[in-house]
Amino acid sequence: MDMALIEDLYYWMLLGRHFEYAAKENYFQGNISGFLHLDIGQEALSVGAMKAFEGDVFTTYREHVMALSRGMSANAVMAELFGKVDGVSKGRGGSMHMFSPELGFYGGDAIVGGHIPNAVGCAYARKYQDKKTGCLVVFGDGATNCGGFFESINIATSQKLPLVFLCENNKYAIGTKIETVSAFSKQAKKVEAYMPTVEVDGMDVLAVYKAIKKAGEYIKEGKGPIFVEAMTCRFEGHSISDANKYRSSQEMKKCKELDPLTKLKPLLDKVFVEKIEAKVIREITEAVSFANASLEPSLADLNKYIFTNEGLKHAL
Ligand SMILES: Cc1ncc(C[n+]2csc(CCOP(=O)(O)OP(=O)(O)O)c2C)c(N)n1
Ligand SMILES: [Mg+2]
Repeated sequence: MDMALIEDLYYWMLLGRHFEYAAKENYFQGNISGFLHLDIGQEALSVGAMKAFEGDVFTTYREHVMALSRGMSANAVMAELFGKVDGVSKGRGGSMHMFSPELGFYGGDAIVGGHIPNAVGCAYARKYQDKKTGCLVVFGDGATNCGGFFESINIATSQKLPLVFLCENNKYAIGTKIETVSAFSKQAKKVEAYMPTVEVDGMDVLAVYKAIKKAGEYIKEGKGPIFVEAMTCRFEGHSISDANKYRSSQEMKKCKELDPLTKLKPLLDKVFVEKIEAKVIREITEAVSFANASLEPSLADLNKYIFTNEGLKHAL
């Protein structure tokens, strides 16, 4: 067992968990406004995938923990939630727009499924540039009902693009049960005719890490895309404004029994856990202070960063 890896994954999941607790608290204190989609419960998927994948990443609106694991500082991600100038998107985007071309992290996207064709475009570019690492696109089960998803799997397959499709199947699209809107409850069924598919326990960080590592190796071989379906469970409502009334207490109890942090903890040394918990609390406290102290964007800068080629410098 690679203890260094297990410790690292645990640290990032714990950081993510406490980041989200702080985000929730600050939302209700009025320090954060707009949308807020918490990743509590789904950290194994976010951390496992980000730590395993080497290429460019496109993801959904539930992306704080992915942004952190990818290398954005907790200070800058929290400041973005607060809408402050030191945020990763200079306070202009908020929760759904953590974006860093330098880190190969192209959002955060508010449009369900809207980022999937973008990832196809990126994978096309990477193939053209002979950049083997390719791209990873993460999306919810609900996004697999979008037209753009089907067009994307078709183009990615026909062009043999280096693209990992990672579906976070938490069985709900906001409060809509998957069975009521999707032809299949396992989304891989929609993809099997196009590319290899793999199912993984999305509540097991090591399983996700290994599956995405393998998928990353697969796309480097130039054989085209691959689809990974991670079965997961979110502990909160879809967003901060969703009271989660559509799931029974029994269902929530079962879901929380799968807590990825609880699963990993017994493998770790007690002293390490205590040390890491203290470190995480320090870092999150510091992130909230940083975000509080950072300034609001100035009115004079209102038209700045609207049209820019700055990001492209890193992407090309
Ligand atoms: C094109 C588009 N249609 C509808 C919405 C509203 N919407 C936001 S999230 C969501 C459900 C998406 O499914 P999934 O990713 O499985 O949801 P989650 O698991 O995050 O609740 C919908 C319909 C949107 N943001 N964009
Ligand atoms: Mg879902």
